[in-house]
Amino acid sequence: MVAFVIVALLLSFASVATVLNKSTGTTVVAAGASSQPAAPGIPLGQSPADSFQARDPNAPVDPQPAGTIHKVTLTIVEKQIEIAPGVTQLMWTYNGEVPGPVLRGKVGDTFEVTLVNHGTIPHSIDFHASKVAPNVTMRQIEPNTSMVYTFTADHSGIFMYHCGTPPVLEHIAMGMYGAIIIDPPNLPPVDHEYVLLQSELYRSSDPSQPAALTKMLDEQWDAVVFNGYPMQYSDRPIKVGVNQKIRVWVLDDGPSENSSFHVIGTIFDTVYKEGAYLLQPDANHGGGQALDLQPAQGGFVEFTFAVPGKYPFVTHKFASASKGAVGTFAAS
Ligand SMILES: [Cu+2]
Repeated sequence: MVAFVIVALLLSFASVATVLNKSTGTTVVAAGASSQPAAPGIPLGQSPADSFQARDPNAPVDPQPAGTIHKVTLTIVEKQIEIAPGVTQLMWTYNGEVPGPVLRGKVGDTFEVTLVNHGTIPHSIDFHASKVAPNVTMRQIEPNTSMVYTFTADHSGIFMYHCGTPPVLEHIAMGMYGAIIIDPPNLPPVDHEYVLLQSELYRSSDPSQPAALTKMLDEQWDAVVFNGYPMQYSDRPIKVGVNQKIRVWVLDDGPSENSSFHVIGTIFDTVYKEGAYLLQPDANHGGGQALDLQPAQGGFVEFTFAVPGKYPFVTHKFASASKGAVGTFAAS
């Protein structure tokens, strides 16, 4: 049995290595008719500059009691940002970053979100954690105007938020998405808690212009990423301790690709998906291997690492892992 597990692990690592080697220099361009010249694709397998700082994967902490009113301002900014090593292009953002900031609260909390549009076209926001009238609260706002979106969180989970301005596909693909975590009651503390948002990147043929909508409609993404940037946690591994309890919240922000979140070299002892526990430790010793998510679904998994080592995490849809949706936990 032990030998089998070792062989299986080696095969898993070999798979990742093969995928990463194959992906070096990969370019994926739009198929089908397009009014724009073919975009150059996103080269994978290159390291970012030494000055590159990976997006902080730590989940935000909410130390306040249930019933808190969270006042948040999200400012819409259309700007060029680095989306991959050597690739900078226009993105539409909340607060200048893709994904937008991760918000967190508890069941019973109220969120007063001031949305400010500093973009050049109408934008909006849709919180999946809210029950509101879309035509009222999720309405578009014109450039240089603002609105307040208020809701009380009655349900727990990790929920997507995104711009709902048509074409929604384009506004999400251009970067207007994020996550809000509403803790289930009595969520136990862990040693490390992270958030990984999976999404696709679509490269533009002109870095000052949006990527072609035809690419988005044809699902011709150039990269699939965690927290907005391909392979950033392969280049900047997430450091953890052996036998420490780790919780990872995962949300598939799409707009179109699914996710099968898997950590190579361990087994999930807890799986929470779409507001419910699918697995918790008990006498059956059940184990989970992947958290399956369609776009706009999310949850968390919990696990430990038994021995020191480097543990890749992937979407086990390896076509997407090979396009950037991989990272590494370094356990010591
Ligand atoms: Cu928008």
